[in-house]
Amino acid sequence: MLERLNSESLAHLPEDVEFPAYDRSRVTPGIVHLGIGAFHRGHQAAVTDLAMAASGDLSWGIVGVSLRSPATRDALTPQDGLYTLALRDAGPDGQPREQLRVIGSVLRIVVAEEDPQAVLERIASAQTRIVSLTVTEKGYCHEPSTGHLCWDDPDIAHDLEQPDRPRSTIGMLVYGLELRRERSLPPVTLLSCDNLHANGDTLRSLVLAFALRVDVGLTAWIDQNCTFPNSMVDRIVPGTQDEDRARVADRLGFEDAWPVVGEPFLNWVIEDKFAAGRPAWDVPGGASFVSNASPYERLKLRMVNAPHSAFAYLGSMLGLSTNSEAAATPALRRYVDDMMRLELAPTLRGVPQSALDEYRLRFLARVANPALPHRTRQVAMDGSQKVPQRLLAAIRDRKQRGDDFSRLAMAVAAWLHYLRGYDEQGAAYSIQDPLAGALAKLLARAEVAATASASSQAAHRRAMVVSGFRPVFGDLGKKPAFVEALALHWERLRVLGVLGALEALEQDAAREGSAQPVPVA
Ligand code: CS2
Repeated sequence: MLERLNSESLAHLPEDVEFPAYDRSRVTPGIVHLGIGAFHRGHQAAVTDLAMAASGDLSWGIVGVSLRSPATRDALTPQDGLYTLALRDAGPDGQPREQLRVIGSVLRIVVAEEDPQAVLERIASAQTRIVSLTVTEKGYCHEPSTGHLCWDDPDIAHDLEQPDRPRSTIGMLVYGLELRRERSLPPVTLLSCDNLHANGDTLRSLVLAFALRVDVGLTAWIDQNCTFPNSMVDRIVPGTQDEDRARVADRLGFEDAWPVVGEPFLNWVIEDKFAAGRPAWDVPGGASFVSNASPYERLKLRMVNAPHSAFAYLGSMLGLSTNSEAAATPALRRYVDDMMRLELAPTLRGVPQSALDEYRLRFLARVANPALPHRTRQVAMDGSQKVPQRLLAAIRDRKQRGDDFSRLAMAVAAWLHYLRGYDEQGAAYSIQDPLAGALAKLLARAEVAATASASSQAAHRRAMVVSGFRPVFGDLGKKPAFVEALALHWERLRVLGVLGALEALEQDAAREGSAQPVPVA
């Protein structure tokens, strides 16, 4: 039986394990982070740890907030907030390699569902200068196609009635800020680190919309006292599995109840608009600060998250459990590479071609990382919240210019195909999506409409009904070229299966002469 990792263990770690190079007993909390899952711990918390070590400014410890589950709090509290970050890839010989680092920036964790007042108190503490968020796309309670706050979301409706016990991220932020205002506390930065387009601007407009219903004066206070930098975050961090726990314990010589596993690659681009200072996040291996993060966000959503989703939906339907297996499937890799090269990269005007090529090849290598089993179904979840900014935005761009978007339409069709809930081997899975109920009804309605149509019209009817779902598709359902492309690829996936549909797409391209030689990664 191994001893548990905690402050005492730091002096006894193996030599090849890095650990916090600062006096943790002197760290004070400057950041409240909502959504302390694996991604935050593998990305921003790791950079904060580096920044405190490099700058000696120890006033940026993190108080993490788990929104619902006590699991992370229960795992990390006996460890004094310490956990291991295991960065894995394959070495030049193709063998897996792993670097372990114990991270010391998380001081403690609060569970919002158990104690919402404790969260409000942290936001309204004089020590808090940054409130950051990784609550995933659905945590914003907004309509994906418009970005507007969903007033009928049960948590939002609850929070308007129950200011003392907010459940939603937006409710927590607004009531925490209200308390800050009552206490005449100094300004604070709200930093979204989620994969949304203009994540800071989006957060700002949601917070202001909610605050307006609470108190007009509060809206003005927030406007004057809070900043909302946009940011782009990038690192692949799969959910931790039991094998990861066992391997880390083996190497560490201590038990870590919740290590985090990720790739060595990290990217973080943030707008330098901080209301009350910030950690020295721009350490080597950390963040870059810019005046406008929007081009970086767009680049990342389109050249990382869009192809990631395509691998995930098509790979899942092929019965592949990891993204690296999907990337190792030649037809799938060729299709994703073509989609990035021929349809996504050209929408990123202003980015030099060589940078786009490098970015694309690097993404394909990252996703192929054999040392990092990243489940296709993890990336496939919450499609209603991801597809609009990952795929539909680029489709709109291309459509407007009259450019071909058939590969992108294939990726959207792949999402719809995935929603049928079983793969090509007949293995069933559940659909994890905040709109799962609405999507199931929509698909059933589409099926009824398709069955009632002449067989030559069935695929088109099905696509018409589904693309009329405005929370996801906005006005795209009214664009015949989009509906037609969606109908074609969805029908091929249904009838020919994934590999058959991809082959048909390649044949279309060869006929139209748009296929170009695929560069070798
Ligand atoms: C993934 C992302 O789960 C997903 O939807 O596409 O979490 C992806 O791994 C990260 O954005 C990479 O930075």
